[in-house]
Amino acid sequence: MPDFDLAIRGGTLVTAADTVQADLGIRDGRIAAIAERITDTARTLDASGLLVLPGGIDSHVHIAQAAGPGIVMADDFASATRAAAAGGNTCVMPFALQPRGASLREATHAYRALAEGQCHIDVAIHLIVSDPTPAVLGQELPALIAEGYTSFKVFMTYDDLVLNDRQILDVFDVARREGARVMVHAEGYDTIRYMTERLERAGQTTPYGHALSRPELVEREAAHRAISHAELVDLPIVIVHVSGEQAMEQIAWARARGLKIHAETCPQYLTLTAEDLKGRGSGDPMAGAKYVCSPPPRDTASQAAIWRGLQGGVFEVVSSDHCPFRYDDARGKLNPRAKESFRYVPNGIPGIETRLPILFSEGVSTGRISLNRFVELTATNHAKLYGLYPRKGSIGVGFDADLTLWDPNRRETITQANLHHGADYTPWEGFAVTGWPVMTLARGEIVAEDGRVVGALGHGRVLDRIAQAAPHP
Ligand code: DUC
Ligand code: ZN
Ligand code: ZN
Repeated sequence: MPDFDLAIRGGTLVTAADTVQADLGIRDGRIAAIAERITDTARTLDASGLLVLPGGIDSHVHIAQAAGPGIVMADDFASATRAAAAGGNTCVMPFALQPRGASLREATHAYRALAEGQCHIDVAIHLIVSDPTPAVLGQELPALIAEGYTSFKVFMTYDDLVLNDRQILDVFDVARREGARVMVHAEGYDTIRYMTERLERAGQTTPYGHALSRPELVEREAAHRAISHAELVDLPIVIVHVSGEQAMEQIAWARARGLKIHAETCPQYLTLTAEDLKGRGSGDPMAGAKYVCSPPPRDTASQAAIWRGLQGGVFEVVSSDHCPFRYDDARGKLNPRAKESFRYVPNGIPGIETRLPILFSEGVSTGRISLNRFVELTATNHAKLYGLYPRKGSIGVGFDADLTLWDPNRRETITQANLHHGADYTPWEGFAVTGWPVMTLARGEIVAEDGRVVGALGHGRVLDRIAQAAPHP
């Protein structure tokens, strides 16, 4: 009997630390050997000329999440994980959302049931806490963290999700005690409401108004408030989907004070601007709805600032914040009320399949970031932040054989016709990239090959994680 089920031979292995020429031996879905040459194997994949990367981990995606009356998210677990696999990912992390007035535990278990058996790649589930009642804080949340749901998101905006400052402090307190990781959506509820009402009164109701209603200071103020709460409770937090320099300055300021503030950004803040919300030369202002996400994309100066943050270390992770709605659909972006005001356009854009090619092309192919930094930003740090390391996130003996074979020279043009998500558009239609995932292996099985998803539905598992004790003050 051969030593290995599969050998990947002749490729260039890349981790966050090293780039080496070596063969990989895979046994029982895990990496069992790294050597100059591996021969005693049942099957061989020739990776000459290709990079062998840890499979992408996208730690911030929304799948089959409730999105308000009459609105439906465009992806279920099957379509989202299919698209993720085609885009070079081997693990994604969606959110189980607690509806106000409902049990967090019931919502989480119902959400997990949607995922079981319906995934092409592994998923690990975060929670969204929208109603921190005494029962949630005292029993449900600690029990769920102990069960393996060790991270959750809180929102500082949205009518149905916003927590006030006291609630945020109480939730942070539970996270600190139970060893959970908290992600913060940092945009201020009242400032957005104030701006939205003024814009509507002035007749600025098209999707572009969304960008005007959330200027950068909205994000900066909330980031500062979240950081202050985190300092008081002595809790490391992750500020997610950072869009511009003002929030970055808050994060840098906090770190200079010795606080553990982590930061995430997304491809939309590197490649889109608020101008896109005007409809991109289509002549139809409603076409701007395709780019409505929160925080909104800013301007080219902000894009440059985000690149500096990726080069200099402000950001530890790049996620997609995949939050897909169909555009031409009464239950999506163009729902009946969307014309009334931008406030009724669902917030979010699809990006689960395009995150890696866009960051590789704009980052690595242009020389802005190194290959190793790319791996760190797209896989390793996600695993470390959210308790999946050292099971996932790197290439080493004992890690899951979650791998992406990457052609660094392949040129492609992103187009909806070739994508696998449930949305009917991509914000990056016509975007040219250099560098492309040509094969994705999840726990040693080929799940996607050259744009085709070949893995079985149900190969992906729902992963549990172990809480990480917070350091003492
Ligand atoms: N926040 C997200 O993280 N995703 C989509 C919408 C939002 O506001
Ligand atoms: Zn958010
Ligand atoms: Zn999100």
